[in-house]
Amino acid sequence: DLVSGSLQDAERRREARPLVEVEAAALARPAALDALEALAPADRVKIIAEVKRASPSRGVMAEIPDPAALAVSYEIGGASAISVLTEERRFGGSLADLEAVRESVSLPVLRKDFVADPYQVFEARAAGADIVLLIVAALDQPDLVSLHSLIRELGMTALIETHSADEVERALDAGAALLGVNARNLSTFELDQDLFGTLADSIPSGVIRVAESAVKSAADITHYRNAGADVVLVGEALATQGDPVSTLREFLA
Ligand code: IGP
Repeated sequence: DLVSGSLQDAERRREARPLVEVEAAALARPAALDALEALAPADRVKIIAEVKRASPSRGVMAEIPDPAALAVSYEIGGASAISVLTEERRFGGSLADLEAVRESVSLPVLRKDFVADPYQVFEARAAGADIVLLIVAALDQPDLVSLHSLIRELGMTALIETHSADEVERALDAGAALLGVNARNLSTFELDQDLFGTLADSIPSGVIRVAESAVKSAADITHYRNAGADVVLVGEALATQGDPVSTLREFLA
């Protein structure tokens, strides 16, 4: 499955670069950017724009020869943070993509991967990430809690992703400050754009509400906003666009 693939790849990297080295590199980085401030609820919806080359459900969807240039377009278009897929097998991403993006934008950068081991959290910080995705469905509660603590100890923010009422409760129990509802079921890949609205009321104010996936048009952004989203995370619709700056501006208009 998706998690074990990511973990095996992390094991392989660990053989080349042991934890002590990655830890030192993580601690040597300038402080992480404050994602809770960048994504704080405002009178306008905010967008996390994703660098996404491929996915298990769509296959290769976008040639992205220069992820840094794409991220710069996202910043110019008005994104509030950049998500970078670093999963290699199914999403065609890498930590090199994240580092390239980090060097070219001044927005918070999210490591989007199946993170289940502390090593991956140190790697994220070492590559310059400010935000790390934690998927509730992929973690037992003790791991969710301890990974979240580590992310905060390193000065970063966790985006805790859910797909059901039970998972929202677990995310809140784990202290989520930035809580995502993914419209896509990661086992069946089915989309439910109304799930966010169903779960939004159970997310207390003070927690930033992020609607993830299934945005094709500005109308979908409005749909999520009307359902209570502070932030919308958009991948495919931006990454496959010839003109991401204009698309983002339309989405934010
Ligand atoms: C973006 P979309 O439908 O705009 O391309 O979706 C993002 O939400 C999606 O990439 C995603 C994801 C994930 C990918 C959400 N959660 C977890 C990998 C792992």
